[in-house]
Amino acid sequence: MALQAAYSLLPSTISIQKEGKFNASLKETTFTGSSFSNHLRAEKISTLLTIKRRQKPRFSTGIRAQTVTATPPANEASPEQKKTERKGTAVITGASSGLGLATAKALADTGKWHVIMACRNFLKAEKAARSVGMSKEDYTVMHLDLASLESVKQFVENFRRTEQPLDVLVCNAAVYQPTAKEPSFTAEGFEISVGTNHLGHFLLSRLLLDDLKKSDYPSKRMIIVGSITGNTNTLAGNVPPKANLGDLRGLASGLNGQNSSMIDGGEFDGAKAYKDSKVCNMLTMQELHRRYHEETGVTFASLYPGCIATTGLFREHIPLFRLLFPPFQKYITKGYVSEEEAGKRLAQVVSDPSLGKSGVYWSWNNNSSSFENQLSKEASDAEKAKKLWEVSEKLVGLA
Ligand code: NDP
Ligand code: PMR
Repeated sequence: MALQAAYSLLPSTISIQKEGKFNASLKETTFTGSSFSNHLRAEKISTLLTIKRRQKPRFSTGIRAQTVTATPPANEASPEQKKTERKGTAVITGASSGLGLATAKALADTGKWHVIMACRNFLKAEKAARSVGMSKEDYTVMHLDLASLESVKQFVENFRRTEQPLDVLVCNAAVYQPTAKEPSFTAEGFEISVGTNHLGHFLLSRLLLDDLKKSDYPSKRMIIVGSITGNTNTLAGNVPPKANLGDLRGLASGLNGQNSSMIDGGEFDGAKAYKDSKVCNMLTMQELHRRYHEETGVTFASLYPGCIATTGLFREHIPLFRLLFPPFQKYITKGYVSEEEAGKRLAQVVSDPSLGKSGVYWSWNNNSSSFENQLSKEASDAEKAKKLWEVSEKLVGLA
């Protein structure tokens, strides 16, 4: 009864016929403020890290070396040490909760990774890391607000000052505003879901690609978290409002609410904006792969980690939804996955040698084995990916 009531708030319903048609997809289980204080913090972190490095080089024998490429980072260890193994450094955006935190924890637990928690709320991220038992030497919290392109650039500068290598970048942070009646906007005036989830990450990934290229780590990876709900070749992706970027006219006109705040130029819809942003994430990953994989050796990947129905992503949804969504996903769709399990999945995409193929959208079966999943027609449209790339470049000031 109550479940029915919650879902009666849905814009429309799914037909039995559709459910039958997309039945196969059911198997697919599936940090505040910046500038001054942040600058000081970054300086302090940088100094601390420099001192720490002098005392104890950040190389250990924990990781099996595969291949070693050139361009070692400055002030690092001797050539012999480089050929052995060191801890990997992974930047994870939005690691203060949910999937990002669980992934940071899973990586830290291996003893083979140092995680840079790139978060908009410094204190929240620190507390979160401590609450899951991460030990201090396994992580660094650095400020990043993806809803500000200036903050993205500042983050990249601050990261470079730490003189750590960059081995893996995980674009994980996201906002979801399903109940918003009016759009809200990022610092530069882009609708906030696409502005944060796509444009912020687009600039970050483009800037940090140079740093990834310099890494001598055996397997360098860039991962952008996607989702089933952006893929209209699945049942979940057919729950209205459906993702659709159209001809990108809204994005091209600035996504600033003057013409439209939606990529396709339509009326604002917070849930659709999120799903559209996920399509952008998946298209961006493939375009990165096409443009840079061969030249750089970087592995580009996306994934759907499963339905992590308990995370903060649904904080703006109505209370009844938040109550019923986890049992609905656990017992009805069977798409539910715990934060811990989802974190292990993403950690696999970060570090498992068997998931080193580039250009893949990973998903997991009910028995938690990974497979290369099919993206929807729109989410795999190479021409749209190219156009999205070019329009996004202009919006973030790269072109
Ligand atoms: P959470 O809300 O728990 O985590 C989102 C993270 O993003 C938080 O750490 C949040 O920070 C951060 N964030 C939000 N806005 C910004 C910003 N402007 N700058 C920097 N960080 C920001 O949600 P999930 O863990 O569920 O989501 C993580 C990823 O997983 C997302 O990409 C989502 O699309 C994807 N995903 C989630 C699914 C699910 O079922 N939950 C399913 C499929 C994909 P803060 O803590 O300060 O709010
Ligand atoms: Mg969905 C196989 C069925 C399946 C799966 C795996 C998901 C995942 N969902 C499924 C089915 C359905 N959902 C059905 C049949 C309904 C209608 C009753 C339904 C509804 C629904 C809502 C209202 N589902 C949702 C919402 C949200 O607000 C979530 C969302 O779309 O956020 C963008 C959501 C989700 N369902 C999922 C997943 C993973 C989500 C979280 C979205 C994401 O991160 O992409």
